[in-house]
Amino acid sequence: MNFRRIVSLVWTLALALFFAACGSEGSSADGSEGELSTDSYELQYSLEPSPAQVGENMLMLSVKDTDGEPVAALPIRVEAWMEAHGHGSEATPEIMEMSDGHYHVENLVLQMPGVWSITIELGPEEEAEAVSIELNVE
Ligand SMILES: [Cu+2]
Repeated sequence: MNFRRIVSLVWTLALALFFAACGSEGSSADGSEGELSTDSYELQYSLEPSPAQVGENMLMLSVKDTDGEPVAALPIRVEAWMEAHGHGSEATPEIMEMSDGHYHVENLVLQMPGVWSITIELGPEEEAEAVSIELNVE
């Protein structure tokens, strides 16, 4: 096997791994809106703009309990992570409650194109329930 052939094989493998890792958990094709649930919460989310862009984005969250009642005053933490490069966002997201159970995550900065994973932790830290959203930012 010559060197060129090995290089070509490595590329084929790398591409196969890349596509295998690219799943979307959102209900829309680009992952920019959807519904997720944990043991205690039902979460609806959408992004603005949609699909997400390089730079600043806003994530809107609507949180209900398993009885369908809005969950007010819930501690929420959001972290953006780019697994392919091993780095996070260059900014810190700010979470604001706009009305009972309706939260805006502002200053969600995705500073480069690629696949980002947005982890949302719901509830006090010691009993947090986490979900994550995969976004392919172009
Ligand atoms: Cu990166």
